[in-house]
Amino acid sequence: MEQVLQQIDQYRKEIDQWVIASAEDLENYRIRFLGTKGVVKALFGEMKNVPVEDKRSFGQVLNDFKQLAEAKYEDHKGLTAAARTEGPAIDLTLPGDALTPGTRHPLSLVRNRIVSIYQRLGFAVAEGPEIEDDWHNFTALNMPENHPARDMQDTFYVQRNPDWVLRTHTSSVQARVLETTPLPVRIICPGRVYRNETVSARANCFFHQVEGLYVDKDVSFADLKQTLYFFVREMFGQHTRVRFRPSYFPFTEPSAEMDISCTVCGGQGCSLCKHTGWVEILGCGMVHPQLLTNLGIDPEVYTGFAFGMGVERIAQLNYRVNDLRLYAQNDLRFLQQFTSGT
Ligand code: 2NL
Repeated sequence: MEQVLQQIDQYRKEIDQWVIASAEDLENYRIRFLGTKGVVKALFGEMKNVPVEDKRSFGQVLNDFKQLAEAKYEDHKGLTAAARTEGPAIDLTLPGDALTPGTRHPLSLVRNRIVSIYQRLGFAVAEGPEIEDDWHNFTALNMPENHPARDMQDTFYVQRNPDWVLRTHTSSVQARVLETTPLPVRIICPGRVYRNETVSARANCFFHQVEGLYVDKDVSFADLKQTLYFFVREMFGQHTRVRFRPSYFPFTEPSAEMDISCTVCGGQGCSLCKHTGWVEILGCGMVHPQLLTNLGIDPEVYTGFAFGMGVERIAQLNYRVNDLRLYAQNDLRFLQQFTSGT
């Protein structure tokens, strides 16, 4: 026993002094200590000669030794692999890999332009959750259960809780702000919204909206028209004309849809405007008194206007993308075509 322990000490020194400077050195080391006829294997063979009462402590010594032998091997494996490639492993004088800056998503570009125009008019940006409760998405907005308008905005319900829906418009954010913020309120709400639609080139099950809301004393339809007129001229050019057509939304009364003179033909008639000279860009109206009442605001004291537009629709006037689904497919060949600004 004593003899074997001395022998092991010798081997430790040998390992310590063994120089590994090449793949060949490493292989010789492996054969001497770790191979099937190597030192470690042979030492384990000694176990059978050790008296029973010493087996435990001898086993410990053997394991420590085996670990030492293996550690040196592992330490040098990487080094010799690098040495085989001749010269230093990495050339520190090479220039780094170029990082190509990304491009902003086309819908972000359009949304940012819309948002910054309204910010200049004093509108603040408000955001809220995409998973909404029934109250903020429908009921508070004058669309109680069984209201026929709910049909037009069929949405996705959350199975775990039937009170939760994917929001169908960002009006739900506006409802939240009206509940919690002292008046006057002047906000725009950009964000993703969901509708239960059959997906095609012209419809997707989600899209992006910017909605606006202004509630104060003495807000009039004239204020709405001028606000939207300012927006249109900033967004599409100073010569753009607008027209309002009566419409219906459950949360506004009266309601209107706004058209602008066609940005492609200037009103002469072309394929974009289907030869009418006009293209529809948003819906708007005066906030319904029932909605104000629902949110604890006295409609005899306060009035407001609201509007909503689809970002994809506005983007379409600039980019003429022929399949809406491209916006959500993350194909770089599509995305890299939009490189401008902010
Ligand atoms: C559209 C039309 C619209 C609104 C959204 C709104 C929000 C509140 C109160 C009243 Cl909190 N109205 N939003 C009003 C009219 C139209 O959106 O076509 N959007 C894509």
